[in-house]
Amino acid sequence: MSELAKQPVPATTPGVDAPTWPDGFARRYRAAGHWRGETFGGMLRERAAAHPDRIALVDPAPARRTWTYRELDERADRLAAGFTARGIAKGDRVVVQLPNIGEFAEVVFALFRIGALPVYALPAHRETEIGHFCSLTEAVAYVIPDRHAGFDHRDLATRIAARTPSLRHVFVAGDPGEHTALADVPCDPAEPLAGPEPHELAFLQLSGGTTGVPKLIPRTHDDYLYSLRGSNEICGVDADTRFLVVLPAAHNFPMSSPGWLGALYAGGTAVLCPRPDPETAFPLIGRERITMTGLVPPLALVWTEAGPATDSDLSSLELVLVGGAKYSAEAARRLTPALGCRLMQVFGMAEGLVNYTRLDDDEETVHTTQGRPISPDDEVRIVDDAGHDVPEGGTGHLLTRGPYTIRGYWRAPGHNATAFTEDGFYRTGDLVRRTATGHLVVEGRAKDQINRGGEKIAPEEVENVLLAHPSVHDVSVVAVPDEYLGERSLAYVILRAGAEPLKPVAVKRFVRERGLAAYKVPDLVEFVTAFPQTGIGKTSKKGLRSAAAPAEQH
Ligand code: OOB
Repeated sequence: MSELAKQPVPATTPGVDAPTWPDGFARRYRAAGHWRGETFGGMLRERAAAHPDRIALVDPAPARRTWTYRELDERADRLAAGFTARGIAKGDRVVVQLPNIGEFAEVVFALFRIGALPVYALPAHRETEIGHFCSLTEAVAYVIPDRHAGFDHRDLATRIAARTPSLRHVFVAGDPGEHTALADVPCDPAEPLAGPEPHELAFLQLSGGTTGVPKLIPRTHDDYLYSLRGSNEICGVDADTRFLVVLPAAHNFPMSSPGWLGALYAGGTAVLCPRPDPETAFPLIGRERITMTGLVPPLALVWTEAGPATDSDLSSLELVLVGGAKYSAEAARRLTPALGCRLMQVFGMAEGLVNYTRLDDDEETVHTTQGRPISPDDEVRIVDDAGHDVPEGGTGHLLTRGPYTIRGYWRAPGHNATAFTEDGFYRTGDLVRRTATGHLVVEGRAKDQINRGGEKIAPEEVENVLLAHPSVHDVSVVAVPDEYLGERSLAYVILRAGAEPLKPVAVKRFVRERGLAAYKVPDLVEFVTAFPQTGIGKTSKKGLRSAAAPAEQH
């Protein structure tokens, strides 16, 4: 691509771009052995030295490619050298939007080596989201596939580059078009890179979000590696683990719970699954002797339905983790008989805290709870609306703080003032209760968010887009129950007086054309003349939600 106007891009500074752990906590987490002073780049180097010829990564499609630990380590070095030669430096942000392909791991480990920060976009994100990530982070580069799922990412990149002054490079896995081929970047390393310190940021993860624009989650090497180590211990991940990455590799769940990074941490093998359907995944489980994977509940339902009838050999599968949204006890009971493996529920968040049921929990606990925290130093409070602890066993707001839970979002001081308590607890927005064994049960949600089968939608983001439609006077987007997805989205629309009548399909098209990810396009649209109001005259989402059930297909 053309070299665009260059302007100095400030590097990140720990504790400045985002609040970090106060010294006393950091000391405690180090003394407890949680933070061990490792980095991702160093971790890969060590694994490559310990077992160079073991297979780290398999990308089965379209032609099977494998990477030994030595090869992945060398690729990361050569790519890091190429990125460095193109001016990408420690602290720079690079938006990475790659599907489940081997280049994903090569790119992020190359960036880890430099100390540049991957910003993990999902393959479904479009111009609105990508534009926001690039401008908020002042990204210097954007890494894409050529085409994925019928969409040409190169055209999108051209438009993003034109409006983002900081963006100097677009790297393409595949046919680069007018941009730079990722395959042309690697070169022989010149001098050793200084690299990041373990307490510094490793990457920016995306929040599910409740606000008009998604927030970015700053994770350090120390804290994320601890969550991997803890997850591996709980899930029994070791060098024999063969983890199938079914969900998008950029999401926190398949990345670290225990995920593909957990598998690499343990010296095991991560196998990238191009599509999550049983027709793709089951034969791969048989061929690659997969032992473990992670699924969102709707996918777990589909796999459970398909399991008994499959010709594929699923006998290697030992453990399936299910999380990201509430998994019903009824569905949970059916998984083991259908797939012939164990189930573990996981309730986590990209901001940090992850809970797992345990391998030695009884069946009832595995089926009816969402697990307990990874760490003895995860602090969990369950409070009422006034912030007081509820009586043991009662339901309340989950607040948490700990050795791998962030103390603030990236460059979002205003939002941080309400998303965190003064003493550093993250307000998760989830309503939970705790059982006598310390397991959490997710009972609901206080945050204004829609959980569409694990994909999170901030209604405000969709509302803001719809408010720009010339015929729309007001809009409110709410969740409605859905048998398969758990929830889907409904947009209530009030049209402007005298405006042209709109069809639901035109409303949906407008959201798509404005460049929002497809999963954020309202599933249902209903036209109304007024919204129910709360006591102080605000739109009552609660009132709208109850008006919506049961909703009909539009
Ligand atoms: C995972 O991470 P995020 O950041 O996409 O979403 C976090 C939110 C939680 O606050 C909660 O509202 C919901 O997703 N959630 C669940 C759940 N797991 C996540 N709600 C009910 N039951 C569950 N089991 O979704 C995520 C990150 C790491 C591991 C697993 C999931």
